[in-house]
Amino acid sequence: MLDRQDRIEKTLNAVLPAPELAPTRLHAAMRYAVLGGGKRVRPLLAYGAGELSGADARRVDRAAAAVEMIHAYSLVHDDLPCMDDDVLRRGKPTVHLAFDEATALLVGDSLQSLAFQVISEKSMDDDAQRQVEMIELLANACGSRGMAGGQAIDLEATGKTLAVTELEFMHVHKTGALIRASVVLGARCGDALSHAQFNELDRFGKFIGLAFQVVDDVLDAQSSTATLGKTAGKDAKNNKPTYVSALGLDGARKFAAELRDDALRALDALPRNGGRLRQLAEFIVLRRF
Ligand code: GRG
Repeated sequence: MLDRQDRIEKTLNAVLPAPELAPTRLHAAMRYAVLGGGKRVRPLLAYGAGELSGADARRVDRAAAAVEMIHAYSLVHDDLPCMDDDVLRRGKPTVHLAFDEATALLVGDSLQSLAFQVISEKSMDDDAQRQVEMIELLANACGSRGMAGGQAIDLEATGKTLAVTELEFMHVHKTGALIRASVVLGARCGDALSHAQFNELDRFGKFIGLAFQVVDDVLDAQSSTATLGKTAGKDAKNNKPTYVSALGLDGARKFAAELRDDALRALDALPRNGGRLRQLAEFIVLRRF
């Protein structure tokens, strides 16, 4: 994990515009938003899947950087006063406080564009058709039928009670779609998997993406701001429907473990029983931050 976290940090550092490049304030804010923080779960998943499909790690670097920049953009926008209005992210003041609101908006916009630029570059793939499919996959995962759509549902759901199926629909899109895409994009960087194995990997991504959000709900309810590096207890304070409000703390923990088991079963068909993805599934469910 440490090796891969170091690798993605270096890749992100290299693909982000240098801070002395104009417009310097925007570039400094983009680097502030992305570098030196976060667990890098999505890149780790991409690397884990890439190892299974025999991918060249330099290709996976680009896929991993793209998903992490999309993720960082979503956090910056989510923290804005017009959305979750938060002051702390990854243990630091949120981008709109460290810089200003307009800059935070542009940071998100620019990170999203840069993500697509990074996976569109020629060095990413020698198979143009496959590369276009990867770009399409990422676009679907973060657009209105993916992450942004899930966020829209989340904003509408504030103050409402949702049935577990509605909650699942929201989170499969808001959080799950990008996590699933991280797994699939990592795998698409190589070609050693059969069609059936690839489908199982996709199922793994779906289950572990939802498990990630269930655990996020549990941590928000039971952990501290200092441990999380972001404001804890916000869901209850903002009257948001969560897996904890729907199932209770124990019920949510149990559900996360079930999803982890489903995810692990999907890995049975893969080389080395899923290798590092097995460990990552455990990490996602057992993490404390
Ligand atoms: C603004 C288009 C748009 C979308 C926002 C994903 C999202 C949608 C908002 C993030 C808000 C949030 C706290 C969602 C819960 C799950 C989540 C994505 C948590 C943060 O991800 P981690 O734990 O964060 O991977 P680090 O900092 O470790 O990268």
